[in-house]
Order: sequence, then C-alpha cells, then structure tokens
Amino acid sequence: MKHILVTGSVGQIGSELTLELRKKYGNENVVAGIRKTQPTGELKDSGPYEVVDATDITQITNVVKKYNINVIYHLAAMLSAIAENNPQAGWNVGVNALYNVLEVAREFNCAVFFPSSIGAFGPTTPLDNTPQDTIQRPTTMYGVTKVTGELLCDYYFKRFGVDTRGLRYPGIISNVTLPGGGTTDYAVEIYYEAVKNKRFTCPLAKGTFLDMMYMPDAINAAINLMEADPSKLIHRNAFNVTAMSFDPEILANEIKKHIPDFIMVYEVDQTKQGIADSWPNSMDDSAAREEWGWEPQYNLTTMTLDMLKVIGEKHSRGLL
Ligand code: AKB
Repeated sequence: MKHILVTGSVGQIGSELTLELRKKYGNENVVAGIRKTQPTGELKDSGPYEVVDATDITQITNVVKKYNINVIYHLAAMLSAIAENNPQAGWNVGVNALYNVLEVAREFNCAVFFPSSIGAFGPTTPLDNTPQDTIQRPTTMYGVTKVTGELLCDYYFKRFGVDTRGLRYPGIISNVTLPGGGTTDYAVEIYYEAVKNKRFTCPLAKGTFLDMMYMPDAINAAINLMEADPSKLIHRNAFNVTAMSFDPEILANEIKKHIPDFIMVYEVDQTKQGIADSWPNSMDDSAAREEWGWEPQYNLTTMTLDMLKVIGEKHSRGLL
C-alpha cells in the first residue's frame, strides 16, 4: 500500500497531481504538504493536509512518521525567474529542501520523485534535439539547483538505495493553478489574456522556441515513472520529457484560429529572455519513451482547444 506525501501541494503541478494521486491510491493515503498557502476546495476537502516546510527536516520527519509515508513527491520549488531574483532563497528551496527530503527518505525507506527541468541545461548544451546525456552547465541559480538535485538523487540511489526518480519538465501549461515566476509562464498567461482581453503582451521575443507540455501529460509522466519497472530504468534522474516545442508566434497563431481578433505585442523581459535563450529549443525524450513508455497525449492543437474551452467556461461564469 502506498502512503504518499506531496510537498508543494498547492503549487501549479502539486494541486493537480495531489488530486490525481488521491483518485488512484485513495484519498486518505495522500497527504497534501503545504507551507503558508492553505489548500481550498477539493484539495482541502478530499484528504489530509499538513504543514510541511521542506527546508525544515523536522516537519518532514513528523509527517512521514505520522502517516507511515513511503513515497514522497517533492514538488516544493521556486521557479526560474524568481530564483534568479533571489539566488540565496533559490538555493535554499532548490537544494537544502531536497537534501532534507532525501535524508528522511533514506531513514524511513521512502521512494522520491524529483522534478528537474529544461533549466538544468545551459548555453553550451546542444540546443536542438538536446540529448538525454549531454553537457549541463546552466547559468541560472535555478539550473544550478536542478543539476545539483539530479546528482543528489543519483547519489542517494547509488549510495543508499533510495528509490529516486525524476523528470526534466518543460514549461507546463495548465488551467487550474497559475504558475508563478517561471520563464515559461507566458504560455499559460496568454490563454487567460486571450479569453479575457483578446490581447497579450509577451515577455519573450519572437523566435524563442521552448519545450512545453499540457498538465494531464505532466501528471501522467510523474505517476507512470514512479510506477515503472525499476529493472528497466537506466537513467532514473532525470528523464527528458516533452510534448511540443513552439515560439510565441506559433502559439499566438494557434489561439487566433479560435479568437481571430486576438492581438499579441512584445515587451521583452530581459531576465526571462536571458534564461530562455540559455535553454534548449527542443529535447530528445527517446530515453523516457524506451525505458518506461513515455508518450504524451496532447499536442498544440488539442491542448489549445481544451485550454480555451476550460478558461472560456470559467470566464463566462465570472470566475476569472
Ligand atoms: C520555469 O519556467 O521556471 C519552469 C521550468 C521550465 O522549469 N516552468
């Protein structure tokens, strides 16, 4: 029986992943770990939640003991642009918190899911069809913490046998919880602005290609990797996974197919642009496909249809 703790459960990925895990493994078996923001709605009502600031090892230990936790999805994180504005906090949340999670996992025999990112690559990485195993010299604090995290997870597996597994997520697009402070956030915000105002000011320049994925695929990827046959996993930490690659212009044109008077203008944010320019245009995710059967369900066309439908409904009900 799995007893799961999700840190960062009110965040963009955590809020949807926690509910999916509850559906799969039983509401009472999935603890939503929160820090300051209280859970609301279904997340609050459907199962247990506890304060778990992952930078405090005692808080993790207490919850792991209380609920007999044997799997930790460690989603508490600070996104790239925010971490770049406060690198000290970026390191604390990105590395010290993960170290605490791994130490508790070692002591209490838990499996650990760690989300790495396209941010783990840098300007000297091959930018097109970026291989699974390649140069990783990121130039952002976010990227430094992600590479460190990948290495720490590998180390805890090899040295202590902790069942660590991870993904290099691209930009994740969703319609439930907004991301905050990420470089790829524009690809979420554009849908909301298109529905509400038919106009969007894009912080990244035309021609900035980045990998992206729709949330249902991101959630399936995490759960399927954690369920995968360990004997087939050569990499563990961390698999390239992607579903699509586009630049702002391609995304805007896809939205215009449904909202013909939608207009996008550019006002480039230098911090975000600098980060985006150091990240891959598109990753090769064949290792994930071969080792545990990764296959995304959504592409740009089907994701856009769904995003506009869901956000359009929320807008017409006055919920935005
Ligand atoms: C960010 O933009 O910081 C994240 C990521 C790609 O890791 N969405």
